[in-house]
Amino acid sequence: MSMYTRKAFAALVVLAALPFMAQAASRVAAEDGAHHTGTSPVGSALMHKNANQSAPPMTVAEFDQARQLYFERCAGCHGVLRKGATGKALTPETTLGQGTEYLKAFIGYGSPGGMPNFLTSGDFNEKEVDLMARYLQQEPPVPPEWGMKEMTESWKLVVKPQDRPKKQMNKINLKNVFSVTLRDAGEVALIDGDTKQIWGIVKTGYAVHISRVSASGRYVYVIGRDGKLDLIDMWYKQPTVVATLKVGIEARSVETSKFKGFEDKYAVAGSYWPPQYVITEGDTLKPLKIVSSRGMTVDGEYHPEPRVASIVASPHKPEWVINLKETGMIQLVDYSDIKNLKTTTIESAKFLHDGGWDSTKRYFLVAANASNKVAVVDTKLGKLAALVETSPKPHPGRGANFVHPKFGPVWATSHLGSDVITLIGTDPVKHKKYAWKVVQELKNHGAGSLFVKTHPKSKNLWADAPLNPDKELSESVSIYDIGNLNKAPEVLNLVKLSGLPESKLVKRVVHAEYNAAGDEVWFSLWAGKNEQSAIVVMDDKTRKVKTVITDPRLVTPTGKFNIWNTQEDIY
Ligand code: DHE
Repeated sequence: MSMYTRKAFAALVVLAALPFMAQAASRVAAEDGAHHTGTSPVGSALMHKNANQSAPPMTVAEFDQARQLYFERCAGCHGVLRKGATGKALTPETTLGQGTEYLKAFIGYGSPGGMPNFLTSGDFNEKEVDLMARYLQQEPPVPPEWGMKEMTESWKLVVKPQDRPKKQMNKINLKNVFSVTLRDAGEVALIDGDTKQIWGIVKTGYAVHISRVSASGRYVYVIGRDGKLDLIDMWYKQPTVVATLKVGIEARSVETSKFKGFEDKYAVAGSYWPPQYVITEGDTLKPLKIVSSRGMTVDGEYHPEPRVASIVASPHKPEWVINLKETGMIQLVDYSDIKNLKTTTIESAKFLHDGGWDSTKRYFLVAANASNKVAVVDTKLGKLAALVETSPKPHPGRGANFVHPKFGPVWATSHLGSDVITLIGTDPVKHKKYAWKVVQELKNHGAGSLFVKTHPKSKNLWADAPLNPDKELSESVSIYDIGNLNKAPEVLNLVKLSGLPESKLVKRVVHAEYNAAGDEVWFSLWAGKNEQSAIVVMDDKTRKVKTVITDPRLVTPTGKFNIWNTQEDIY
């Protein structure tokens, strides 16, 4: 439970999990009702029946409450089956030996390894800590599968392609629209980047994770944590959902087919649960093919839950790079013939998370964050080019590409687990001795960073630190001068600069995104659900606030995806 498990991240997967939680709960209750009542310390309460008799007793109601808490707070890092990923494995083989008191201390007070202090932070009360300590010693409940039958039943083609507008029916400069996740509202806002006005708000799945754009720039695909994929058509007067599909029970990634001749033909969505990806028609979301990601890890062990993390489309080939978190396997999936799907599986390191292209889009760099490594895939040769050791827990988002005055082309990542920005050389031709090496570490204003960003037209590199426990640091950004990287960064507290009323509660400053022209940088000021959030637009050249976008509808804005930069993979 190390990285995203603090208070503001509380409701990560609970809605996604609700359907199977309810199913599983009724199943357990029915079984228990049949054979297992009355042995509880709470008298005649219905008891949860665990396969291993030595697990501490729990009532069905307690088990269900703990299961919900686990999905809210813990599953993102430890996995649905508790096999461990960014957080440690929490299966009964380990937890039964540790026992309730040990687990209570661990959950309550955390660890220097990154486990949060759920009791002392106020996230859990004593009762909840006790509940979780007992829950972790039970067998993890296994959620149901989500195959073609369930997917097809969930598919809604709201408007057929032939009934959609034949030309753009609005005067918006679509290239400069930003698709903004309104995390806790279950919506995205499409903001006109030229006027800074909200063009439209679209209801989506729960806590949309990312937006990606079709090769034509007409469609936006958004994926909710509950696995709901929405296809938004921007040719209408107002942004309009024209198709939806539930791709699984929990999901994080979506991408489109970007190779010449395949524009807008396919979409691909990756699920956390069930561990699989689905290829759909690009303009209708009709599911075409589901591929399971279950299999062997880089260590040669079978893993039942290799979650699909980042997916990126190559502009040079009909190919997606699909990163499987728990196995550490990177798949190059050739979509030119999906009936006879060819996949190259590349061994890298555990646990794969997020990443982006180098500037040539030949090499894909992905963080194996729990191994403190960045894997580099050469998509031209279909091989691993390097595994680069870095400081703890790299977290690049898509990273940032620029030309270093000394080392030539580099790709940058910031880190969750250390207060540095790592620069990796990416030019094996003209700067061979620096290629796939850490050529420089810049000092960030704190650890807990999630994203770095620059733009080919910019001379700045921006980094956030939203997960830093210190309010001042989490509300600040560092700005580096790319022409002089030995100079200390300028550190700006964007919350203070925004002029919003002072508050004791933190507004995390998260996720830089450039406008299409590359002269503005947008940051989210991510407050609690009932607090005022905002988007601060910085002038990239002067590093001064240009506009603060506030609106009661801007509830918990997090990721922002400029249409042109996302369509063209500019970062
Ligand atoms: Fe993310 C990207 C997974 C929590 C904001 N996040 C990604 C990707 C993955 C991922 C696999 C890469 C997608 C791709 O490129 O195809 N994120 C996860 C988690 O598993 C995790 C740790 C916990 C969870 O339960 O979800 C998690 N992520 C968060 C947040 O709490 C963030 C900060 C706020 C939010 O909206 O949820 C968050 N993640 C983002 C953003 C991106 C992202 C903004 C896209 C970055 C980009 O520039 O492309």
